[in-house]
Amino acid sequence: MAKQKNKSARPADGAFHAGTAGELHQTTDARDSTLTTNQGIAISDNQNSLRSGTRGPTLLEDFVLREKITHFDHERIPERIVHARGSGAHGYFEAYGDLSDLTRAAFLCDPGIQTPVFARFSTVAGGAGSVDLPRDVRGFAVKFYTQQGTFDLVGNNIPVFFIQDAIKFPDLVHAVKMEPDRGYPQAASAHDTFWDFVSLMPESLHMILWLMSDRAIPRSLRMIEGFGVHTFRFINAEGTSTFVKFHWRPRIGSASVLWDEAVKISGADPDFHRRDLFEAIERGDFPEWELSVQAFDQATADSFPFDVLDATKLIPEEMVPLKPIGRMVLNRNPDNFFAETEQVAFHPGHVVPGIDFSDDPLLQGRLFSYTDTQLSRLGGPNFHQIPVNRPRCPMHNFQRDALMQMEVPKGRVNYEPNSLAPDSPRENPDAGFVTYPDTDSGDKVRVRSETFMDHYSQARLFFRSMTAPEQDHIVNAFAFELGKVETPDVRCRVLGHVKNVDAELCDRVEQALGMPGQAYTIPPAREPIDMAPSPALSLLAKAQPTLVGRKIGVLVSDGFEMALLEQLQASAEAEGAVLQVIGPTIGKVKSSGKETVTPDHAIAAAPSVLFDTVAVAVCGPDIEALKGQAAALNFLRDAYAHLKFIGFTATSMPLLEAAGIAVDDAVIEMDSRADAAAYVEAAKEGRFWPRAKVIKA
Ligand code: HDE
Repeated sequence: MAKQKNKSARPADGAFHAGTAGELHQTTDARDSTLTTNQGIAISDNQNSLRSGTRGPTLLEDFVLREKITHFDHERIPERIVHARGSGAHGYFEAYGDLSDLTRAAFLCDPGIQTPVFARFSTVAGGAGSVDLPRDVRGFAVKFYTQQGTFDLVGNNIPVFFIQDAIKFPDLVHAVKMEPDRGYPQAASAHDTFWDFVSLMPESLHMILWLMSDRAIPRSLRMIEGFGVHTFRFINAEGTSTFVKFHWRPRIGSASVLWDEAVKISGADPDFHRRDLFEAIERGDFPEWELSVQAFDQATADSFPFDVLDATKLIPEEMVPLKPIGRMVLNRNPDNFFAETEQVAFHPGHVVPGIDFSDDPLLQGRLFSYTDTQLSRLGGPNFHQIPVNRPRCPMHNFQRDALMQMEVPKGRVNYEPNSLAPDSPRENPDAGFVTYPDTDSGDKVRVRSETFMDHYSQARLFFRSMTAPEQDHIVNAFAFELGKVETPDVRCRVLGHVKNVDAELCDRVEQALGMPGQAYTIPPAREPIDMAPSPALSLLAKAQPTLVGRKIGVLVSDGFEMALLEQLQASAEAEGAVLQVIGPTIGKVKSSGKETVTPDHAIAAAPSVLFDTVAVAVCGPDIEALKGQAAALNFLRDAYAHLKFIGFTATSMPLLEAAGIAVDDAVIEMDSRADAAAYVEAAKEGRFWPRAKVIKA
């Protein structure tokens, strides 16, 4: 291989190659690493365009410049119309046992099979560059590369949906996205058009209750539950159909942030969720979910006071328990965000033999939409050839040509049946996908079944299944969202629906808005019923004390006790938590014994909203400086207002006093290693809810 000269050493352009550019060039000494054009032509100069004279005009002849700029101009592809902002990861799925009594999907029937997966989590309303923590639904889409073809489970973190019929989806999405004349708000449902639509679509009320709940502001993508939403079918080898609902449960439990935290995180770290997922996988803390199904037959479906084909309804676990069937582990970050996370193309219609659809009219509409959207997003029908979308099993057919064809098929036969290529692919009635022969049919009508008419009972069920703090949050969320609605009529109409859900909830929202008694009277299409509460719907009721996958932030300053920090670190590790040290600056901090620690963050860049619990071990002259810094005071004030557990050393007291923190049972003094360990143990509770009596969180 010819050696290239170190460009920075070339006298003619040396002046233009100072600094980083010059250093980069020093590594370019083999043809293998030579920078080339897309045609493979070696590039001699990547710093200067071709011009007529050193100060003259740039020449059109410069094919290196033109190719580079043209490619750059086309770097962005249309973002997803919904779910544009997402984060993805690779991993695997393993079945727990043999599910062949229910399905012939091989990957669910053999615990020995490790099926590769790619998962993508997303928000729905915002654009690709929007923040991670708006109040929104989270997409939970998983591509299983099975040996029988690709299965996509394209779900959400909420088990129901806004609408019952796909024909309303464009209206729903238009209503929630930025208003078309003003181009705002971005990634927010708190505006007139969304609530106007909701107020005229009573079927959305159940989903609205979920959207106003803590589910819509998750602490981490690693902590969300996932749901297939629609009723699907499992089909076994005998052709027997069983209805199923899919559920994902995170191993480390679910948790949410408070609204005030979400607001502040959006400013402090707009990539909070994306970073959290990426960093957890990088450090080997692999997120894991258990997949379960609720499996039931037609007779059970017929016994419910709601229709299992109606995507605005769920089946309480207390009515049909969850059957765990396998687990998914995400253990590898994408190598390239665009190539994988952006180009991955999910489709609820990607099913394998053994999994089939129900007649849910929302699902039926989705079966059209997803391929159609990839055609405009990814440019043509060959998107299955993009590496992240390729099946990981043999794939043969006679589809040919089209934009961006990457394959070079051989031979003269591109049709079937044929006699000229006896070894070419043929249909296979045994292994092939056979649609379940459902017998339901009727007149061609644009009519919704009577069984879809009850819009409030399950919204009521959801509200009444929440713990007191969760109910408070729902009230606050309604007050925030409706408070942003400018049209009083819309507010009153929404309140009318909320009244049908639960009169007390309506009263509380009216009070919070300062609109007592202003709910419209809206006669329900069907009188709601009272269902038995379902504790499984509450996140707090299910929450176990834990710090697994959580973050502890410790603020130290010169003179801190190293033994204490070591204890906090050891306790954090033992609990599976990550501890980060925060200093007055990013510069080294000296302990009382003159050991030094390099902080992970300076206080100005580490607000306590980025941590699940915080401790302060400050002392000496630094305290005076910290007392005069908004970032340091708010570090404590926010942690306190967000009901977090706070550990503190006696020497830190002046900072606590300056921040106005009253010591309560969750503000824990750490005078010894044992105290530090006790603080970490206590912090497993997550939040100290009794403080909510003092501070509205
Ligand atoms: Fe989607 N949805 N959707 N959706 N959806 C898309 O497909 C659509 C619905 C969901 O990470 C789009 O590739 C219609 C329910 C997720 O790439 C599009 C209807 C559920 C993702 C589309 C629905 C979902 C999408 C946009 C009403 C939960 C992101 C880009 C009938 C069960 C997947 C794309 C990813 C994405 C259409 C309703 C989940 C336009 C027409 C219900 C997680 O095809």
